[in-house]
Amino acid sequence: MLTIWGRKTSSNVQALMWCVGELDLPYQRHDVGHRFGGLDTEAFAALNPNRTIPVLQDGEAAPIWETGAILRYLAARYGDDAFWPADPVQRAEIDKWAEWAKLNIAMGFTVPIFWHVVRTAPDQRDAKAIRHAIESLEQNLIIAEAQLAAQPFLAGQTFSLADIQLGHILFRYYDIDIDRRALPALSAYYDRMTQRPAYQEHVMISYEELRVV
Ligand SMILES: N[C@@H](CCC(=O)N[C@@H](CS)C(=O)NCC(=O)O)C(=O)O
Repeated sequence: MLTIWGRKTSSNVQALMWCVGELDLPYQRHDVGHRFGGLDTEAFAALNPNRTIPVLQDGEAAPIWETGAILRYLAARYGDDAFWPADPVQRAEIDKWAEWAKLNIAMGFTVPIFWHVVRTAPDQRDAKAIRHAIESLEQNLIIAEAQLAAQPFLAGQTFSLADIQLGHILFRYYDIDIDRRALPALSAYYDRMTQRPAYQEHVMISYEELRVV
């Protein structure tokens, strides 16, 4: 049984939960972070000295933090060979896109765009900085667009860990009130992700409780 710490409105928790859902793993999740608090306790620091979510514990094994590390653990332990190949060369094809999506899409969107559009009071928003962040993100989304124009999934012909790292951001990217560049292959890919039950359950979640008005 997996034990997970983290509120379901956290984008990193969403990536983890989507992965857990795709792999159909049993879990227990504890709501901590943001309005639930709980990150400042000694008990939580013993799980993760960074006091961030998510944290995952698989049975009695040591707790794992850092979403990328958690996802790779789940993929290696429970994923099939399409999701996370055993062969290092094939795995690197997926890993490079998963890492790319985490560093460029997730980190290029969540704080520079989502926080500034949703988690910042309207009178504090810097429209120029937001536009600059969107244009910078778009330079990377254009790279994803080229991939997805040529194949159905980010790293190839089948759903893999790379899609978790890209796809979990797209619900918020397409939902928030911003101007978006037309990227038809990415948009069609997002539509396909929204058909997946685990995506609907764990990613397509209201973020209204995070909004600063
Ligand atoms: N690099 C870490 C970042 C973790 C992180 O910043 N998590 C956020 C939520 S997405 C957090 O702990 N926020 C504090 C809170 O929810 O109270 C990872 O990828 O797991």
